[in-house]
Amino acid sequence: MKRILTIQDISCVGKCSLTVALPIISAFGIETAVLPTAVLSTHTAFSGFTFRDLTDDIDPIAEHWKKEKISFDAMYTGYLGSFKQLEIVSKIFDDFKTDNGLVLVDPVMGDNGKLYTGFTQEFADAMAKLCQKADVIVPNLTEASFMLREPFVASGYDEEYIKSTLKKLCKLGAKKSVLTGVNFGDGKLGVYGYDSQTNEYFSYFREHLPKSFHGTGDVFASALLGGLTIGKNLQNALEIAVDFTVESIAATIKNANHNWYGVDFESAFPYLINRIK
Ligand code: PXL
Repeated sequence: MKRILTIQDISCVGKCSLTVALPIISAFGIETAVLPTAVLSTHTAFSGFTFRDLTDDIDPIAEHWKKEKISFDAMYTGYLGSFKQLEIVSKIFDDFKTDNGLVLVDPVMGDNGKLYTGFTQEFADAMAKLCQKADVIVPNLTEASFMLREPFVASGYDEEYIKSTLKKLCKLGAKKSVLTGVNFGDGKLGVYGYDSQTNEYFSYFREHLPKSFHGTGDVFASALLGGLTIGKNLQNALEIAVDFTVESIAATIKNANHNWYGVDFESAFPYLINRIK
């Protein structure tokens, strides 16, 4: 069985980061090891959340794994909370990277043109450095604009703009870049990818649903890595991940009692399992 390591926070309530990555990657039939970077009572869109930083525990955990000769077929980082964590994670990539191992960095930092609480431009610069070590990065347009130090363009852009942004993202050092939340104003929303090694572009769009929810980036990234790890090519893995995310959002909208803070990806598992079997 393939084994993935995912490094991100536990937001106890909020349907994001580890509470999303663990079930979704497991659903692909992949063993999912976790390295929690912090424990929050909720994600940061709630007010008054608690935050227990686990930075000091990360090195001893990694050292133990080294002694046990534990290895991973892929490593995946999401929300990281401090400069020190970026440094430690960068070292973990070096220490645990194998010849065929895949490193996916989701530079979780913001959305809709704004950084989440606690992040700064300097953090985005440091995250851009971590992206050098990634095989695949999956920023949204907000995260891309901060990492490239370019103005955020909310709408009205064209395909050439997206393609040149993807090339610039790969120049940060990642082999493949995928931009999420791409919208050419035609009622569709999707993702656009670029492989700098083959000079190929990839894209996949679905109908733009009327509501957006927290945590969909984590749902998408987890499903993308699941698909890549079970051997799907980038185009197929993007399609599976987008479709699963859309199914999750549609299930949430259909549930009249849905919460405001995350998507009902759990309701879309039958779809996912059927899709990948
Ligand atoms: O979904 C990304 C995410 C992960 N972890 C924490 C967050 C967020 C988004 O706000 O606050 C703690």
